[in-house]
Amino acid sequence: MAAIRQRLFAAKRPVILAGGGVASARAAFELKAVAEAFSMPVVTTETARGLVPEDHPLCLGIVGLYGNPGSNRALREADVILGVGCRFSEQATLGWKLIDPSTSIIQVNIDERELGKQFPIDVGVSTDARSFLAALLNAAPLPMASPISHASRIAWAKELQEMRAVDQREFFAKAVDATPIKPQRVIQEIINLAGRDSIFAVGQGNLTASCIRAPIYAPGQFLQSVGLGAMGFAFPAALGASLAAPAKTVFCLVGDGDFGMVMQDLDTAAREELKVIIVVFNNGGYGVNRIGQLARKREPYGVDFINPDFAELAKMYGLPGFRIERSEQLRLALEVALNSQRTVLLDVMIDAFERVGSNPKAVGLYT
Ligand SMILES: Cc1ncc(C[n+]2csc(CCOP(=O)(O)OP(=O)(O)O)c2C)c(N)n1
Ligand SMILES: [Mg+2]
Repeated sequence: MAAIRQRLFAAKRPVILAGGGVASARAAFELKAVAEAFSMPVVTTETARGLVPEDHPLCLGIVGLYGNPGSNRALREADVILGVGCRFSEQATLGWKLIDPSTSIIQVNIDERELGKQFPIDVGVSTDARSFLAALLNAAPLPMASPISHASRIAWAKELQEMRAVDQREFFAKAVDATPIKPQRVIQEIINLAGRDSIFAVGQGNLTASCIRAPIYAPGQFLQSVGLGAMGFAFPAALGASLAAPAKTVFCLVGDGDFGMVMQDLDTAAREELKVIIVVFNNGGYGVNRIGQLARKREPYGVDFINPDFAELAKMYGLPGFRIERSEQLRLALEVALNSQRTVLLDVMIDAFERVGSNPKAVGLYT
């Protein structure tokens, strides 16, 4: 532990890459304490979102495929990466291209077989994230690195934060008042109204890259089938979250294709009196696949379908449902949903050709 501590103090640009193992170990407190003690920026995989609040000055947010220019640059420029409870997966490392193999890596994973599996590592520790982080905090004190190096790390984190902020501004510049509705606008309206303790269950598809823009402030507030990317996950996950945390606002942000796989659970929502705000990003099909086919100059095939009227469907289960066709209707409908004691469905007609996709700057690396 002393050697690791020494290395982290000596590094110029150390970064913590936190994965779902930190969440499983319930080590949010220890993670934040380590980041602050060493002035190290933190990037996370999707399963570690909110362990450090995403507006904390050292938190750069998700890394990899859904990462931002700041978080992705952090991993690229780091001289030491402390990977805790993570696997250095394809998604987090942009197909293993994001991290230079010469970067010094310290990897901590409860599963010994993960150590050094994807990247050569300098040090591997097989233990749970909480024990490791606590031990790192308590390790024998070393002469502190000069305050200058702390100041330079903080300045670097600030620079990366600014890159993220620019990217966010560019994204939300498209949250305009258009018909059909832009997905950016939908998520903007949700962020404006959602409290810091809201839970977001997010589906798969073209909508994902918009939905992950909602900041996450605490562990357990972001639910997604990460890695496998299974459609049909978000709605049942949201129902489970509402059952576990009835006092919290739970958003289920899904595509029409995704919701169509599990919409019969409107019955569960009504019967069990669960309270979820379902926002269907309705583009009449498998949008991400349709956009992909068009980009390859192919006729769309197998991606368009006839949807039921989701708002009417909700009503048939005795739940309020609204069809939203214009941007200015979003706010009122969301307010009604937030004040309701029942599950409410908003069927939002979105622009089918607004390609959001994962971060284009990230995808440049992901060939
Ligand atoms: C169970 C399952 N089947 C297929 C896929 C592949 N897939 C990923 S996104 C997607 C389309 C999603 O459509 P929709 O939910 O309407 O979202 P959109 O892309 O239109 O925003 C498909 C078919 C998957 N991830 N999971
Ligand atoms: Mg769709």
